[in-house]
This record gives sequence, C-alpha cells and structure tokens, in this order.
Amino acid sequence: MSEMEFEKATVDPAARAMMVKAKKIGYLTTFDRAKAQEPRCNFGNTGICCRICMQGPCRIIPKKPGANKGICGAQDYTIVARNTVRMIAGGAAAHSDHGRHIATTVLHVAEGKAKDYKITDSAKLLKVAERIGVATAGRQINEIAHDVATAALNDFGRLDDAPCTWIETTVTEGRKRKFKDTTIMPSSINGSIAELLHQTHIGVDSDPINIIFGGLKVSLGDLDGEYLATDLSDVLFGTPQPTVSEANLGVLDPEMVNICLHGHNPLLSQMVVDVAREMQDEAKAAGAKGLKLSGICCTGNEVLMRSGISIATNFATQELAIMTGLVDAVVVDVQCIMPSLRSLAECFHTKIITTMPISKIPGSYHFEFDEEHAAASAKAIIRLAIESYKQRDPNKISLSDQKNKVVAGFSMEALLDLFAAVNPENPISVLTDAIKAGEIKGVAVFAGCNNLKGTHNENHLEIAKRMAAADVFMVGTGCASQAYAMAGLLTGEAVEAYAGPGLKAFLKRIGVKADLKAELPLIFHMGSCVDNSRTISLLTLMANELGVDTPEVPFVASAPEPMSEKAVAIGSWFVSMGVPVHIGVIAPTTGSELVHGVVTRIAEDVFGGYFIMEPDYRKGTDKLLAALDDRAWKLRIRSEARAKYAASEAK
Ligand code: SF4
Ligand code: MSK
Repeated sequence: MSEMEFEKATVDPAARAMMVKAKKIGYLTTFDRAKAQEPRCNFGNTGICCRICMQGPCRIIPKKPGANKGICGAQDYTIVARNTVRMIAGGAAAHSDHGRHIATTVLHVAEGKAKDYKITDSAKLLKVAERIGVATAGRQINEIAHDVATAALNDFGRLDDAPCTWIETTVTEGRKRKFKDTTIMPSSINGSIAELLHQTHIGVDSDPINIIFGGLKVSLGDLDGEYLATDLSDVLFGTPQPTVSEANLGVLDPEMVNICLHGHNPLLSQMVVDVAREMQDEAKAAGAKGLKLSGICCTGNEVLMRSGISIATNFATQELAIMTGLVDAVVVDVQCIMPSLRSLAECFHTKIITTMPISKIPGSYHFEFDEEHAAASAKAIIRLAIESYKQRDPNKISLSDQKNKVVAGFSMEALLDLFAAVNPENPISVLTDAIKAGEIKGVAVFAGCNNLKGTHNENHLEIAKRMAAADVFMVGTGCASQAYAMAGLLTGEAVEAYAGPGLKAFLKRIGVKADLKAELPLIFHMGSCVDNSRTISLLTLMANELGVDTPEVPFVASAPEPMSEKAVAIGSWFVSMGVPVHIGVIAPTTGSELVHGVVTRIAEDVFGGYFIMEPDYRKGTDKLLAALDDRAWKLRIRSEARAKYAASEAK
C-alpha cells in the first residue's frame, strides 16, 4: 500500500503509523487483504448466489433462460431472502449464546457454585425481578437470582407459545400488539433460530415475505438475548456509572505489562480486571511498573463501562495493536477476533490466549474458561503475560502518541440519573421536552463495526459530527463508540467543537445540574453490542412519555460501518421496533427488487421502521436528519391536533 492508500484506508493517525510499520516488515494486514479481495463477485455482492444445497452454488442470471432460477427453481427473491435471514440467525445465535452463558453463571452463583462470582448489583436484580414478575418480598437474594436466571434460560427453550419474557416485559404495548399481529413474537430464542434454518432449507419456504417475517421473529429473539445479557451482566458485575478513561494505541504503556482484552463476553475479562489489582507486584518483580489492561471490541467496552479500562482500538485495527510491539498478551473470548492475530503475533513476542471452548485459534495458548476456577484462570493468564513481557524486544517497539480522553459508562440508569438532576420527578421528560421544544432534533443511536469496504472510522466520525451540528442527542455502542473514543468525541471538548447551539445548551444545562466530575460528552457511550438493549429501553421510555408508539418517536439508528451478522440482526429488530436504520454499506439484497424494496420501503408500512442503505456519509447524514425532521414535525402536528380536540371537547 502507498502513502495515499494508507490515507484512504483509515482516518486514524495511530493506525496509519502502524500500517507504515507493517509495510516495512512485510506483513499484510486486514487492509491489504481487503484490497486483494477486489473486485468482488457480483453474485455474492447482490445476494443471488445460493449455496444452501450441494447442487449449488446456483447464481441467478436474470436474462439467461434456465439460469434465471436456481436448479430447484428458486427465484431471485427466495434466494436473497433466505441469504439475508440466515445472517440474522447467525447474529442471533452469537448474541443470545453470550446471554445464555451469563444467565447460566447467575444461576450457578444462586446455587452456591461459581464461587469466584457474586451478585454485585442486587438493586438491579430486584428491578429486573419485579419487571418480569418474580416475587421479591421476604426472599433471599439468591432465591430471587435463581428465579430470574431460570426465567432467562426459559427464554431459550420454551416449548409452549408464550412470548419470550424479556421482550414481553420491556417493549411498548403497541409493539407487543404489532409483534403478535404479525406473528413475529418469539417464544423461544433457540427454537426460532432452528425454525428459521428449517424454513430456509431447500424446498421449504419460497415465499420471500414469509421468509423475511421468519427472520424478524429471530431478530426479536436476538433482542431478547441481548436484553437479558445486559441485565444479568449488570447484576453480576454492576450497572455502569460515568467513568473517565482514555482510548487509542497511545494507551499501551512501554513501562507496563500490556494485556489486551478482546471479544465480547465479560465473564473472564472482568475477572482478569479484578484479579490484576492484586497482581501488580508480580509485574513489578518482572521489571515493569505494573499491569496495564486495555480493551479491543466489545469485551473492551464491557470493562471500560464498569471499570474504566482504556480502549486500545476497535475491530478493523486489532492487528495494529500488536504491531506496536508493546502488547504482551491478547486474551480473547468470542466474536470479532481475527484469526490473523496469531500469525502476526509470531513476528513479535505477543501471546494470543484463547479462553472459550468454541473459539480457538491454531497455535495459540488456550486457557479454557471454567467458571468454577475463573480467578485461577485469570491469574494464570496474567502470569503468562508477565513472562511474555520479559521477552519483549525493544528494537521492535513503536510508541504511539495518539490517545484521547474518554467519558463513558452511561447505562440507562446512569442516563436517567443525569436527567433526574434537572427533573427528579420525571427524568425522561427532560429529553422529550427538549425535542418537543425544538431545542434538540431527536435521538440517534450509533452502533456497529468497521467495514473495510469504506475508510476505517470515517463514516462513524463524519456522520456523528454532522448530526451533532444539527442538534441531535447521540448515544453509541460497540465499535462505533470506540471510534468516537479513539478520536476524542466522547468528551466535553467535542461538545464545544461540534455541537450545534441547541445540543450545546441542552448538555450544558444537564451538566451544570448533574455536577459530574467530568463534562458531559458529545456522544453517550452505552456499552457493548448486546447493550443495544439499553438503547431500546431509552426508546421505550421516550415513547411512553410522549404517549405514542415507537414509530412516532424522533429516534433513528445508524451502523455507519456494519460488518457482522450480529449487526444484521440488530438492524432488523430496530426496523421492527419502528426505527429508521441507516447502514453505511449496500447490503446484499439488491439482487431481488422485491426483497430490496421490502427492507428499504415496504417495511415502514408494516412496522414504521425501514433500512436506509447509504455508503456516502454526507447523504447518509441527510437521510437520517430528514427522518428525524419528519418524525419531530408529525409529533408536533399530532400533539397540537390532540390539544385542539381536547379543548373543543371540554367546551
Ligand atoms: Fe441451487 Fe436450489 Fe440448491 Fe440453492 S437450494 S443451491 S438454488 S438447487
Ligand atoms: S465488536 S460485532 S465489530 S461492533 Fe461488538 Fe465491533 Fe461489530 Fe464486533
């Protein structure tokens, strides 16, 4: 790659510097591999390649008689719909399996097993118990935890057709009716995934609409799994509160033993964080000043939110953390971990440590996670990192001076505490009143990954800056939030630099009353991928306060650089929740006009939400702002009409 190509690959200066180093040592990074994949196959790009049976692949060539259908006769719309919903199934399986793992641990804690864990946030446990109908009065915490965890595990395999508990008890009444009327309310997360794989087997469902509805049902199972993962992670490890930290490759400290925590599941990573506090002396005995933990991807977000651990980098640049020569160990759990980390680690002293039975990388160290011995595993991992530190080669070190302050830790509870500083009686009205008054335009959620079809982090940053200037209140999760953290947008300084007058006044008003140790940031970091559930509780609270259903709330979502199947699942349930969802890539749905039309237009008629596919950040921002303007305008007109009607009725 040339200098100019580095600039096109990423907007992050720390990443560019490491890409130059990679070129010097002759290592091909993910950026080189993305380039080497061009040109992409157009059948795959548009979703009309079917590999569901071994007669395939069948590729649809519309104008070629015989090839305008698959060998079995499947039309383009069937193939595109099947391919799309199978991505949702993959995403839902990943998110919900993470949730199941957490719920099982809570159950074991309640049963007196898993002794390294405890119920940290019993207030949250009681709140969840009351919401889902588990009795609390006069009962021990462990009894309540047992019933809550059992209810969560029941959502995975319920055999009757009662709705999944977490969806049933968290969305608006209007959404519940909609999900039941359209037959997409799931009863069992695992059952709906299995049913969808059956539905999309050769020779089962060829109706694209029916297939899409099957996919939406699974996406709600995904939301259910995310929601219970968030709730029960808070119960186990504590509900996040505002915290100050740092982000980008400059957080790697040359004088410390550097351990990067990477993946998604906090069960082991939070244990590493807790155990590290007691092991600083072992690092000092090895000649370091101590242990320095930092995060990559959503495990990084989990430990940032709860323990203020710094962020090293996000998805696309995970290899470049190792390229600094400063990382002594990368501890990985599940999801979004590039297999290439291992081969790159061979060029350095870095140890790659896998921890989950379903997520191994050939040639890496494997410390199988076992909740009965979690603290012992965490200690062994840290000791290996300390040994690795002793082998660090000073000649291979490249320091980065890039790091930015981060203000994060905004669970829904923390956000409501901020609003309560202005209105303790009705905190959420602080946000909805500001929208009604036109001070802020609405709310945008930024979520999702990096996708090297575009420039790393560019869409994230450019869209957020433009939305800020247009007075949009913003929350973020996943690698989107990490992009903002790396670039300094999760700070009060960013408010000064980018917020429009309305947003600035709104944040200042809350900031002064809340009297936090740090200034409020431009974007509120709500957590990891599964913590998109927190954004749904924000949407639901807003809808209930405004007296409308979710499709009427000025609320949009954007995954400016989506990559994973999990992003497809999240985007799909946001659509069912009535939210316009921008994605910064063209999804492989264009091979069928019918399916593409359904997801980008017709979905709005049924659910109120729809996909906006726009890779250009300027146009993407304009479309998101137009969607917010439209909703804010309708909200005002409707409430004026209601007030007028009520006044004339009263006469
Ligand atoms: Fe071809 Fe039909 Fe098999 Fe798909 S399911 S690979 S379209 S024969
Ligand atoms: S880690 S799913 S790249 S957000 Fe959650 Fe980042 Fe996307 Fe993985």
